[in-house]
This record gives sequence, C-alpha cells and structure tokens, in this order.
Amino acid sequence: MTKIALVTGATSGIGLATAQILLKNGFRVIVCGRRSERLTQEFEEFGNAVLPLIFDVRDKEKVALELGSLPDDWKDISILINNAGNAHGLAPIEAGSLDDWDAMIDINVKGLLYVSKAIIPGMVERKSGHIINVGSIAGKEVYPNGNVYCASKHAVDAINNGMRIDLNQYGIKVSAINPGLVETGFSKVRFKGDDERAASVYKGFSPLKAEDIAEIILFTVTRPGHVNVSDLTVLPTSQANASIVKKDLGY
Ligand code: 8X3
Repeated sequence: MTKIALVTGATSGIGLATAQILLKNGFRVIVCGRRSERLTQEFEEFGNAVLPLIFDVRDKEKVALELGSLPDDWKDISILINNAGNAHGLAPIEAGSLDDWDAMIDINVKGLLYVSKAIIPGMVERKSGHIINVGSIAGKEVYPNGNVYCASKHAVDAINNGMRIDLNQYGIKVSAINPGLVETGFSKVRFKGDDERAASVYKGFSPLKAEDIAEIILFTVTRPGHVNVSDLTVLPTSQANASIVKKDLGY
C-alpha cells in the first residue's frame, strides 16, 4: 500500500524539497503550509497524490480541526515530518524582541507539539509510524546572538528524544535531522527581508541545499523496519560547528 507522509512547512525550503522527493518516490503526501497559492502551484503536477492543507502551526484549534477531519483515505499517516520552523532575528539577549521570541517558541516548539498531538494517537493505535523532527545544529550548540532560536531548537532536540522514549513501546520510529547552514529563505526570514545580510551568510563557501536534506530524509524513511536513524547532524563540508565556517576552501 502507498505510504502517506505529512510534511509541515511544505511551501518552501527543506519542507518543499522533502515533499517533492517523497512524491517522486511514490509516497502520497499531505502538504501543510500557510500560503494556499504556493501549495497549489508547487504540487500541481502530482495530482491526487497530494492533499494540501492550509493552516498555521501556531493555530491550535485550526491544527486540531484540519488534522482531525482528514478524508478517510488520508487518515493513516505513516510518516510525520515536523519541518515548519523559523528563526526571527539574531540579536544579543539584551536587545532581543519579544515578538521574535514568541514567534520562534510558538512555531518551532508549540506548533510542532500541536501537529504531533493530532497525529501520534493514530500511530499508537496502529502500532507503527515514523516521526522526523527537523532540528538544527542550533539544537546541539548555542552560538552568539542565537539565544532564543537555539533554545527553541534545543527544545526540539529534547522533544525528539522524549518522543523516542515514550513511543518505543509501540514500535514507532523517531528521528532528528539537524542541519547546519542550508541556503533557503531561512536567513531572509531571520533578517526580515534584509536580503544583503541574508546572502552574506552563504557567501564564500558551498552551503547545503534543501535537496541535500530532503535526500537524507528520504533515506531515513526508507530504511528497513529494524533500522532507525535516531539523530543525525548534517553540515556543509566548510562548516565545523555552529560558529566555525571556513570560507576559502573552494567548496
Ligand atoms: C539553522 C542553522 O546555524 O543558522 O538552524 O542556526 S543555523
């Protein structure tokens, strides 16, 4: 039977690339995002292998409503990819904005929980499933000015480990994929449209592409039943850790 995956944040970046690679490899995919036109546009070619759902992961009621009223033939979700997440601002703690902090905690942490809460009971009932939490190197290390973003991704790391412990008895796989620098709209959002500052993050070396992470997610969800990639950090070759990037290696 064709497996069903659900991807949050599927309108761009890692979420879009992941949903597309899964569709190309025969999965049916529920693509979730805030921008209806983008979802329709990006996935048009995949016809009824795609179910677009429009919601903001911050909206607890809407998440529960949309995921609680799936059509019968879309209910048995095998793979949940908790990808939606953003950085807002990069500022020292004394200068951070409350709105930015709210956004990061509401999307990256609470949103991930709202979606998981709606999907996990079905997996428990079926005693099978696979949850992929897209974390970050920022969930493993704290870097200057990263404060609350790093805290939100450390929370994802803890939730990932907690899910794996609690869902172990049901045979549900839980995996964290933790990217370093990936060139997507991530920095544009972080720097609020300051495109020059965003572009400078990826200058002088070859950052990861969304497709690099999507391929690793595809690999992770296609391992045999007894294999779980529990926690994987993926960096561009030029990046040594959260703060050290060698810019003149030539790749
Ligand atoms: C994205 C990677 O290094 O900008 O989560 O925090 S980093």
